[in-house]
Amino acid sequence: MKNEPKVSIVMGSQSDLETLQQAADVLREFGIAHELRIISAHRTPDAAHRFATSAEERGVKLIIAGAGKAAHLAGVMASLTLLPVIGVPMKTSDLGGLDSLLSTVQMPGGIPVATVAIGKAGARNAALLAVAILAQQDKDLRERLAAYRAEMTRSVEEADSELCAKGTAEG
Ligand code: RP5
Repeated sequence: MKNEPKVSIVMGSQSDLETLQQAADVLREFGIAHELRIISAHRTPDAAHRFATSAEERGVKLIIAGAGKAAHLAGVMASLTLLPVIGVPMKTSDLGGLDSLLSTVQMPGGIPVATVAIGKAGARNAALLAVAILAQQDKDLRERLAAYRAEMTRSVEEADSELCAKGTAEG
């Protein structure tokens, strides 16, 4: 995006990109300038430090951090900035993402990470949570979020009407 990113989406590995792309897609839908970066708490710790400590002065308002397995990225980001950090636990091949979930959500008291669901649903929700936070200072964005919710409600009601019209009564 040409604009200064308001939301940074950072991930521990290129293998996380397919999942975190969901967050980027939601932010694009809402017209929120964002950036995607691959930075690892374990493999590139110096870059992680530089990134987190400079994010606020670059105009970033919020960080979404996705990582898997012994997932420290969101916690490390949160420890190095006063910006809110939303953690997205990656689904993993060994433990299904429970490993990522517990290592992201179980922050000791003092340094919070707002942790969402495992995998792609979590990535989408991380972006929607970012939208809700930014919407507190942006009336237009709040209206777009309300319209998004209304559309979701409408599509469920439509699916329900179609199901009822088919006649689902049994026996
Ligand atoms: C974490 O290790 C990454 O966030 C990724 O989810 C996981 C596995 O990384 P790769 O071995 O696929 O690069 O740091």
